[in-house]
Amino acid sequence: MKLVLATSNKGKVREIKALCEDFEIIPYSELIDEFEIVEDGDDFKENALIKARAVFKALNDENVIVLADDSGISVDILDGKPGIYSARYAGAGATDKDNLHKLIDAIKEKNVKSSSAHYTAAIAIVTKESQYSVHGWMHVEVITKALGDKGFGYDPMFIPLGYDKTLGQLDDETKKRLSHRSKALNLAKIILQTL
Ligand code: ITT
Repeated sequence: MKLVLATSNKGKVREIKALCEDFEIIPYSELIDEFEIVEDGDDFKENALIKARAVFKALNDENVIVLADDSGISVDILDGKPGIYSARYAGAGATDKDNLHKLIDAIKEKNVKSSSAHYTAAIAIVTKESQYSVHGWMHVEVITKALGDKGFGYDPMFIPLGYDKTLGQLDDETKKRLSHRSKALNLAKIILQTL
């Protein structure tokens, strides 16, 4: 089955390809020029649907199935921030490193060395006839240091529950088994098999 991914995030493309080996995955930028999508939903689910619908419309091909991922981190000591604003936490155009260091500084300002947190991934699937959404979560401890360079985004400060290393240090297979994205995609695959 051919699946078009509505994302510009290379880390997501890499992980989704590795998690969906039975599907032909095509980032939408290989079919049309990338364009800006205003993610103005109130939650992860709305933003995932906004991205999937926007790319479905732009492709102008009724036969495609579009899949989008909206994800982010919610830190308990920061009352759930940055949440749906994770990609823009350090401002518009912020890099993954800018966001990571801003989050480390915000946690340090609370005079703690770590906090419980979780990643959320909402996956939306849009076809000509239907629209679906599913979620996955991963609970972690976030630390005020960046360790390791595996994964992407906030991974170097994330220690999954039951582990003593960050997702930046653990191998790809471990993240594949535990991640919010893999849990959401396992549900998405059930839907995809019905289409
Ligand atoms: P698209 O909207 O084009 O998909 P994006 O990077 O803007 O790309 P989001 O709006 O969903 O995607 O923002 C997700 C943010 O959360 C972004 O800063 C990521 O780095 C971070 N994030 C999500 N999942 C992550 C993961 O598995 N590991 C590390 N960081 C993650």
